[in-house]
Formats: sequence, C-alpha cells, structure tokens
Amino acid sequence: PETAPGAAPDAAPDAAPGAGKPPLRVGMVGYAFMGAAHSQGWRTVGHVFDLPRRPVLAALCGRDGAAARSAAERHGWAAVETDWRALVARDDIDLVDICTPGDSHAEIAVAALAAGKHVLCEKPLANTVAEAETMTRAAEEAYGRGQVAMVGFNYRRVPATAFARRLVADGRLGTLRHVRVTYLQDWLADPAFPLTWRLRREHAGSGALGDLGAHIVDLAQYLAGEPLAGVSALTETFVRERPLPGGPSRGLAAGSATGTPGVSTGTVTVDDAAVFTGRFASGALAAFEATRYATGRKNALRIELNGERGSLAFDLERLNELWFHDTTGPGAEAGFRRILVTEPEHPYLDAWWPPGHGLGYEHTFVHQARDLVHAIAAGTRPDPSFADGLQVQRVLAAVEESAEKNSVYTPVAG
Ligand code: SOE
Repeated sequence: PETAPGAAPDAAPDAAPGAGKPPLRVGMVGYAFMGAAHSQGWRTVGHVFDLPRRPVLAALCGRDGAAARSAAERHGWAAVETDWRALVARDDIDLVDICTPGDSHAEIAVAALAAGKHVLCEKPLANTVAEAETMTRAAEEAYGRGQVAMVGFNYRRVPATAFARRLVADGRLGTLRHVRVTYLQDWLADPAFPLTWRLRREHAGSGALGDLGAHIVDLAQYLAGEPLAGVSALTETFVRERPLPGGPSRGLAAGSATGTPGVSTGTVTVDDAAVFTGRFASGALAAFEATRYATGRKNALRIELNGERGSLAFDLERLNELWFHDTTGPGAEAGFRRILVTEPEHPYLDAWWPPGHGLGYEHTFVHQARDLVHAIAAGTRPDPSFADGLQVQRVLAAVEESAEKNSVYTPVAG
C-alpha cells in the first residue's frame, strides 16, 4: 500500500465532522466516472448529514498505479492499492465500494463479503443472473454475520423520486395502471466513437440495456412498489463495427482515437438500444426505452405513472421538480402541477439548503452513502439490497430472451 500525499489520517481531528464517532473506513475499487461520483459522496456525506459513523476515505484501488495515485490525490483518498485482493485483505477497511465494470463485480463482492466487509456495488449488480445469484447468496450469509451489501441504484435517491415513492405508497395515485419510462443518451450516435469497454459484452454484460435499462427497471419497480412479472422486447445494435480505442476513456468520453483514419475496427457485442413492454403482477402495464442514440438527449431519464386517482411525472434533466396530477380535487382546477422538491419536508432536504436552492446529480451519491451508513449502523437490510439487484438482473435477462425470440412475451424467472 502507498500513502497518498496530503493523506487524511484515520483519526479525525477534533473539529472534523463526526469526530468521536466510530470510523467507517472505505476502500474503493475503480476511479473513473463512478469512482469520482462515489468519492464525492463519501467525502461530502459527513459534512451534511448527522451520521452514526464517520466515513473515512481510507484507500483507493486501481491497476494503473500512476492513474490511481493521481485520482486518490484529486478525490482525497488516504492510500492507494493496485490489486483489489490486497485492498480486500486489509484489516483497516470496513467497507468495499465497487466502481469497476460489471465483469469484476461478482469476484470482488464475494471476496469482500467473505473477508467480513460491508459492500456497495455499482449497478448493474452483475453481468449475468448466475453471478447475481452467487452475490446475493453471499450477501444473505454475510447479513447473518452483521454485514450489509447494497447495490448502487442512485436514482432512488433523487429527493423528487424518493418523494414520488412516498406519494405512491400513501395511495395518492390509487390503483396503478401505467408506468412509462425512458432513459435516453446520445454519446454513441457518432459511428466513429471507439469501441470502449461499455460496448463489449465480456466487460459490460450488455449495452444500453444493462447500463440504462437497469436504472429504469429498478426505478419503475421501486416507484410502483412491485416487481415486473414479464416482458416483451426488441433490442438493436445499430453500429456493429467501431474503431478500436487508442487509449483509456474517461467517463463517457471517446478516448484518444476517435475516427482516426486507418485505425482498425472491432465488433460491438452489446445492444445499442432496448425497447420493451412489461406487466406488473397487479396488472399495471409498463413501457421502457433505453438508448445511447437519442441525438440531443444527454441524460434524459423520464418516468410517468398513471393511477386511478392521479399521475406523477419526473425528468432527471429537471431533477428538482416533480409533476403531480391529483384527480381528487375540483375537476375545473385539475391538471399537472409542478412541485418544487426543495422543501425541508421532502426526503433528504432538511440537511441541505433553504427552499428553492436545488440539488444535482452528485447529491444522489451523497444520499446513497447516507442511507448505507445508517443501514450499517442499524444492522438492517439496505435498500436496494443485492436481492433487489438480482431481481433487476432477471428482468434484463428476460428482456434479452424475449428479444432473441423476437418479442414473445416472456415471464421473468424466479
Ligand atoms: C453511462 O451511460 C452512465 O454513466 C451510466 O453508466 C450511469 O449509471 C448513469 O447514471 C449515467 O450514464
């Protein structure tokens, strides 16, 4: 292990937030887009929320030592490891946070749980149902030993979506009829965008389906309060050959070889887009679309729920707003009304700014860290658990199976 320059010591200075509370020493694997987002969450959470434990950014792990050191310095991690096994073996780590591509989730999570650590794992939980089942079994056993394992569906932690869940659970929509949800991005629209890991099945498991579809399946099920019973799907890979990347990509950026003439190409082995319908056990119907080709749409996760008594609509690109139509008021005054979700009565918001001073994407990771720390301290099952992640994985598998069979209605296994 190496110590990063300017490293935060394990013991908090007296004036530091949470001083005197037991530390929760986090070791994070991966440091790209999600690693940066999770770092932000861990760094900020104790400064905003009153927590039962004090998160410590103890060690960051990445195979490229120089890049990992630079990320550790940028994000405030105290030490660096270059092998996740060494990180998991450290006895000064309480929680392993997995921010790597899906192909390593299962191995790292199972090893970390076996080593007695709590685990936070980025979505989708795994690349296959079999891996997700193994991880869920390991998490259940570990739960019996007081360990907690959470999957990172961060969009449950937008105050507006958490508030929407509360309204649905309080019966404000009555019997649910429709859930309509899209997740639209456009970073693959250029056929010269290189073949990064997200386009290779062996690394990512699937394409837009696992990356974006996993979010909207989870959010739809979370808001509806019930799982999908079956799906009917179409998937497509629009651009099948892409230039090989010339260097590592950061986030969704192309890396260094975009469109370079003469650069050799490779085959895209995942879906570019998935369109599917679904049915909830209650009989409500759902429609889903996940794509990386919706030109002009950057991170457009939109969800609408229609029930007998009312409707809710949310757009991630306007994440401080929730639209609510309530059929129980006077008909002449009915219509969607905008709720600005920035009041202290709204989820998470009593710890933040005065009303009207909105939050952003990064705060979902702060809220995720908050909820996980509370679950760990209370020894309760986290929400969403690995079992929830497995259920989403089963829906994704049913979507792939249905698409292969050319859109035959396919029950979700399990
Ligand atoms: C890429 O499409 C991506 O970064 C996803 O992997 C994230 O889960 C989503 O939050 C934003 O888009």
